[in-house]
Amino acid sequence: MQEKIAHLQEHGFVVFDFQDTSVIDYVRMSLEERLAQLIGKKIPLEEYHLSINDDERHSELQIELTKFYREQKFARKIFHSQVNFFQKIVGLDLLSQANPYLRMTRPGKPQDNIGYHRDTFYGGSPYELSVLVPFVDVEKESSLSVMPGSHCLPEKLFPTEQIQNPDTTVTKGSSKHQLGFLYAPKLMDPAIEKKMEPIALKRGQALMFFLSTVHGSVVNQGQITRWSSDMRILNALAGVDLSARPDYYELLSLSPVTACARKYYAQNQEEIYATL
Ligand SMILES: O=C(O)CCC(=O)C(=O)O
Ligand SMILES: [Fe+2]
Repeated sequence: MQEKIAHLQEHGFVVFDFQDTSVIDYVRMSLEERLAQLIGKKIPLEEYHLSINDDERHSELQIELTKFYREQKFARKIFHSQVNFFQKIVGLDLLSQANPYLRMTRPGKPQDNIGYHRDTFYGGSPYELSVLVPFVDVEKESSLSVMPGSHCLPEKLFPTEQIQNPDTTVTKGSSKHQLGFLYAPKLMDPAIEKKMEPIALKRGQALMFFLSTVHGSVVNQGQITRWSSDMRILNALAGVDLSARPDYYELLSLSPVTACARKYYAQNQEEIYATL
């Protein structure tokens, strides 16, 4: 455990194993079954791109499967299965993203990716972490990359150019925006490519990184569709201003003292501490 924490602190990311992979296996199986209902045949998630080439059909399926993933509260189940691990790193009082993303990234399709970025470009804070959980084995060619050691670097080292997404279906509040695509992406200098490190992951593992760590993918150069969820986690007492995104997080866990303090406030009909 200490090793994992030291790695995260030094490099801004860490790969870890789920002790109990049954939830991940269950989510994978459920996604495969839902996909089969939608397309009328059962296929392994890895081979999705062999059946779905058309971008419009792909977006429709991603919208439906994301809806399913969120309704079933799969991300919460995944976080709960190892909550003690996250508590050791982030703290006992935890918020988790209410509507996490489900990514389906086909080989050779740059339009399925959001490129390299720091989520601090888009209002994320360095207190927040992304936990990327794959539902397939992901080799380096198909994986997300990170820039090791970038998490504490100043923003001025990473100038960006803001553009309109060439995909005109991605507008503010559109379905694709809600899937995690950016309507006004901020492009980083392509020269950072040489500092990016692809992170291979097996199913049952996850990649955790700070929102201030440079990360992302430009194109899946492998042979399989990458299916993953990136789910954010934040210490509820970190003091991050969430007023612009009041529904972004939900409560995952409370420390014994915070739980009692909340009860006290409820008894006294006072406002519950703002961030909870
Ligand atoms: O999985 C991806 O393609 C992007 C993930 C990401 O940008 C994040 O977790 O913040
Ligand atoms: Fe991101």
